[in-house]
Amino acid sequence: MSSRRKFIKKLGITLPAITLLGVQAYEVKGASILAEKKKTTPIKPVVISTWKFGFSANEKAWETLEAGGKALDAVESGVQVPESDPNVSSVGFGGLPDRDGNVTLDSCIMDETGNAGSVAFLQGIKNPIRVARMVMEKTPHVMLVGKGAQDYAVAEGFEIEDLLTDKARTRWEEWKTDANYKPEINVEDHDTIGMIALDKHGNLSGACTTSGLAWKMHGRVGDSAIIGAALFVDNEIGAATATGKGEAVMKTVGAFLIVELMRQGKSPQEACELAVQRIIEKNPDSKNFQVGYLALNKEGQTGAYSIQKGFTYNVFDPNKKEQMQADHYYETDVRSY
Ligand code: SD4
Repeated sequence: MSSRRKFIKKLGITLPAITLLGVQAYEVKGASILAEKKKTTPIKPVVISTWKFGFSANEKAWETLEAGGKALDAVESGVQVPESDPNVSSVGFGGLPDRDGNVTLDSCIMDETGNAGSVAFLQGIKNPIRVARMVMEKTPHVMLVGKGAQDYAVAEGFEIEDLLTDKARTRWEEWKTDANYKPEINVEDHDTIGMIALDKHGNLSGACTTSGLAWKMHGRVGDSAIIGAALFVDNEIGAATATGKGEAVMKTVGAFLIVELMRQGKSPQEACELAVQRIIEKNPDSKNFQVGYLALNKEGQTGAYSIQKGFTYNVFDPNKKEQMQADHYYETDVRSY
């Protein structure tokens, strides 16, 4: 059976329904777009994050959650672990640069009240998620970019640092020798941290932060700075985050789509699968890149799904602290995007 047929069978939906591709086509029951409130006891606290390095980020976030702290504080402190780690080559300090050798960072954060903040194309600041939170809490805006974001960070007391480590510089120099200065989509080891948490008070928040695609064009901004694309939180419903080829996530407004599907009654798992399906339907070249989604609903249920094999994620709740492999659409072993 083809992957597509298997996928459709798994979701229990009909081919005409999938072809319509409208949200309403997925067995939305009755006229109401609001999901029936489930009467289960919520699992909480819960924190989930992307990729292997997310495990230590979860450990950090868990300290806050277990102590009864806020989901917002948990995700902000959690994602700073890979941001500050020079050995993580895809987030913050130590991130691989653009094709001109500049490390440029994208981050966003969203809280339980629907407030959001983000920075994009930010250079020289090791923990961009902290700046994103300040944009959210201290300015009347949602997003600051480039020099303006850097000036704002400096005014708030951040130091400008050189984020290009010797290791990242060496890899860039190696890349330059035969890359013909072409931005590359098929690049390995370039993973964003997306994290979402539900705290003991039943509130949801999320954060997402990255140095973006390696060898990208100077000035390129990915999904990780875009509220609705790589991150969306609706405290009534749930939250979602994304990793992978940001262009594909932005063009389908992935995280927002997942939250809206959950609003219509889909489980986090079903919602992630439908959002991946949307990308596959819209991108004839979807075999050549990776996107992975994570979702968490108000009940503490989680979901994860990716286009390709190899999307690792982490789930911490009162019963487990686990690193897991997401189900995926294609059986091919292409860990690239
Ligand atoms: C981007 N979404 O800049 C990021 C890269 C990423 O896993 O998530 N990689 O497009």
